[in-house]
Amino acid sequence: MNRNNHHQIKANYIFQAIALFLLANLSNLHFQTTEDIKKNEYLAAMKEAVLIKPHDRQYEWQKNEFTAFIHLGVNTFTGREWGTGFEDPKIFNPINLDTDQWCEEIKAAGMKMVIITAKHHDGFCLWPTRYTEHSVASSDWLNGKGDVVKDLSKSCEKYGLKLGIYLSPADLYQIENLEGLYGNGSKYSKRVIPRPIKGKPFRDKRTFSYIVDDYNEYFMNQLFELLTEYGLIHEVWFDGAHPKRKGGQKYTYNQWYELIRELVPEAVIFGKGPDVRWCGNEAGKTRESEWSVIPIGGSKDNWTWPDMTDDDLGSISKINEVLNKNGFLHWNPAETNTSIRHGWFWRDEAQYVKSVEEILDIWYRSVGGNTVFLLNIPPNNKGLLAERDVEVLNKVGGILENTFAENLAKGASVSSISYKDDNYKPDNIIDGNLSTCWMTPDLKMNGELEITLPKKKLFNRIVLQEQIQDYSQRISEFEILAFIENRWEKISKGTTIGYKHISRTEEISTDRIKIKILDSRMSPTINNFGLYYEEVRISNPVISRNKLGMVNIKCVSPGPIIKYTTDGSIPNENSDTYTKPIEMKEHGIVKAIAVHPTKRLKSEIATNKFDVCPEKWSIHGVSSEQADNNEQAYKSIDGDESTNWITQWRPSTIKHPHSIAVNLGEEVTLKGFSYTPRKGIINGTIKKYRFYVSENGTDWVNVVSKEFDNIKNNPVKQFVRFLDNVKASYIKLEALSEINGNPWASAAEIGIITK
Ligand code: FUL
Repeated sequence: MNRNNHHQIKANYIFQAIALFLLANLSNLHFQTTEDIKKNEYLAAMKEAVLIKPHDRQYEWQKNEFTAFIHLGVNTFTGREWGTGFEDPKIFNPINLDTDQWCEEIKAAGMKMVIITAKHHDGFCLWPTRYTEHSVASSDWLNGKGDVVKDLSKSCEKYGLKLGIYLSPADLYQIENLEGLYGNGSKYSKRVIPRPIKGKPFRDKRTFSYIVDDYNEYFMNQLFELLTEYGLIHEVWFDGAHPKRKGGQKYTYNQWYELIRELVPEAVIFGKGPDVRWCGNEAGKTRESEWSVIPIGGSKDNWTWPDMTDDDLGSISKINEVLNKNGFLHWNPAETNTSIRHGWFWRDEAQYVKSVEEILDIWYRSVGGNTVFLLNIPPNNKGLLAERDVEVLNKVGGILENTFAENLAKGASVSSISYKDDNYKPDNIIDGNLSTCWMTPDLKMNGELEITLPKKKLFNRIVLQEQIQDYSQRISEFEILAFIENRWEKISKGTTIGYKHISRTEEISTDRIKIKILDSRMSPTINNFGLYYEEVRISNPVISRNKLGMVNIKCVSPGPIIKYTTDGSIPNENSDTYTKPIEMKEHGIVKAIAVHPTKRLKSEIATNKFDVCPEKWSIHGVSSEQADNNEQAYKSIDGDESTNWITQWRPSTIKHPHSIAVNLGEEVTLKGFSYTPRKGIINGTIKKYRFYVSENGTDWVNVVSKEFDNIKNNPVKQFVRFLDNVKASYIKLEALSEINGNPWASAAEIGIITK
């Protein structure tokens, strides 16, 4: 966009502001109804909201679209989700670590950046920091001479990827060790960052002075190392999660931000930071309406963060609500973060890996839903991305590349009965330039674009983008229509667009498309329009097993032939054909593939592993249940993950512990147990628990008492393995707390591990 245009834009704002002022004042001359007042309030809020635009660093970040997360650390060697801080650094030994392999695969998947857990909650550092021994320097890996962050930074340069750093504020090593700095009650005093360490000088000679305590100094010293010694860092990731706190430790966030801005002004700060917001879950869920302008409580120096899990963070009524309480508006776009595996760290090869379909679905909803997609692919204990993960990544990358290689709208002509002026012509939406856009005349909050293709095209994906860089996010409702068999048919609709919206439709063949912007906060803009075709694939079969041990395999829409195996081998055309439920009462593995009867199309391979089925089980005792809601105890041993046991929750006398005891109907040797939290509404999910076994249902032995790590953010099926095998005819799970501190508990399924 040239300078003249910038002046033009400024002039337009002034004009719009005057027009709005007149409008508001004219209506003041008349008697105002409450509705009028509300309308004026809304208008004022909308006007303010569209003045908030992304900073250049935020816009650059948004254009990455698809980025990679790497979780690696001591947990990779202990199988834990959250470490304890007591780990011996020697266990970290990824003997074949190859960051080139990571980057090659990440690049091939079309991702633009890699963020690495330089330090996770356990406090172990993946680089040889000057400020603690608890790092790779004390590990067996490369005799303590290795530096994962350095290797990765070199590979990023080689493969043209950006690098980001995750540095956990929570630090269990600094909490648990005797000389730990976290919450040690130290005084705040003036200190120099970085603190000089004898024999280990910095190349970057800048120094800063801050009033900090020991832990904040430690944290900023580490930030200095990471931000000055590993090339350009593009994102700094501050996790809000805390397995434990100590000593009332506070974080001097504003100083951290200041230091980051000084050292790398290009880097965006995620999470408890000013630039990028957590999407509110770790399961890859997305909002239908995703606004990048968010009202924030408090003042600009002292933010009160909204609850990021809220479904509505940026609507006009939300904005009004917060502004009325003296909040402010901020450009704070969302990042959708999830892991390709169940869990953030690699655990073993039995760990669930999401399918190509699942990853693609999240990609469409996140990248095509005005967020950036941050997908975690955790390296295994050899230091390599695991084969299954790579296979999924490759397929996802291939499909995206094929689909979006060519914009089928190329060469189209675009018309619109109303647009602001020649700077905002309709065909700006297909000129390949994201700065130029179509815009309706001032204060016209709706509009229509008609696109005529040179000839009929077959497509099933539609891309729309708003010109957020200069005009913020405006559109709140739209429809897309296609001219099919002599009439206009609605083929898609949506609410927000923002940076990008992608509609997934049936296969459509047409040469005329209409985009109707039905509502917008200010004159709507569109800077890009694209039509694409994604090859149709067969969706994956779903394998489930009921209480009686009968395995069912189904395709979402019937039609394909299902081939399956039960010996762990890969199913192909010659494998058994599924016709009726298969009996599998003990542990076993089922793999299935759906094959189109005529076209040469195949699904991905679906896998499900089972342990002993709950056929002989019955409820031996339960502290409470909700029979009137169909949420009885037996629902947690019915083999059906969609039904739940939920304790009573209404009476104010309800409190923990809650317990559920199961009679296994025979003596079994247990290696562990599993707990599947309820899906959808996850409240009631158990956090702290005790697990007991018994021979007779009366005398109980407590085998394990712990917490399910990170279960609040990542409520997937939990597997708890015991240190030694135990014999049991009865099991009992006792809930001691719930993820949100609620006094009740729930479970979708409780299971046992015998192998
Ligand atoms: C969470 C952490 O507790 C997880 O372990 C993981 O690092 C995820 C990205 O953030 O809050």
